[in-house]
Amino acid sequence: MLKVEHIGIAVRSLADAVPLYEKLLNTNCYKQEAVQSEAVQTAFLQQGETKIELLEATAPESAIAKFIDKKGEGIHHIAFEVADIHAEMQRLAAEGFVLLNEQPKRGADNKLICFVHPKNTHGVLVEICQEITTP
Ligand code: CMX
Repeated sequence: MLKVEHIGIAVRSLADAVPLYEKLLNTNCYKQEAVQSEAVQTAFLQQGETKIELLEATAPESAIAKFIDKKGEGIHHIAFEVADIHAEMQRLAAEGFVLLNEQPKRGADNKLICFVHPKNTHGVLVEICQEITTP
C-alpha cells in the first residue's frame, strides 16, 4: 500500500454535493465520469494531496443506492494506491481477506480497482487501486 489515494463518499445528488464540496475544499471538481459497470456517476475533487470521490447511484441496483438506503449518505470506501494490484490482491487473499472481485476491474479516474469485503475490515469498505499506465 503506497498511500490513501481517495475517499469515496456516497451522495444522493451530485448536483447538490459537488458545489458544496467545491466550497468546502475551495477547489473545482476536475472530473465527472460515469462507471456503467458499477451504475455510478462519479465526481472528483482534489486539494493538495487529498482526493475525494463523490458517488451518485444511476440505478436502484447500484452498490451506492443500496448503501444509501441502508446507512444514508456518507463515507462509502477508502481507496489505497498500490504499485502492483495483482500482487497486492494475491497478498491480501493469502492473508485471508475476502476480495469482492477475482480480477482487477476498471474503475473511474483511469484506475484498476479491487474491493475488500467490509466484514473483513471492521466495517470499512477498502478499495485498492492502481493507475492504468498503458493505453
Ligand atoms: N461500507 C461498510 N459496510 C458496508 C458497505 C460499505 N460501503 N456496503 C455494504 N456494507 C455492509 C452492509 O451494511 C452489510 O452489513 P450488515 O450485514 O451488518 O447489515 C454488509 O456490508 C453486507 O452487505 P450485503 O447486504 O450482504 O451486501 P450488499 O449487497 O450491500 O453488498 C458489498 C455490499 C460491499 C459487497 C457491495 O456493495 C460491493 O460489492 N461493493 C464493491 C463495489 C462498489 O462498492 N461499487 C461502487 C463504487 C464504485 C467506484 O468506486 O467506482
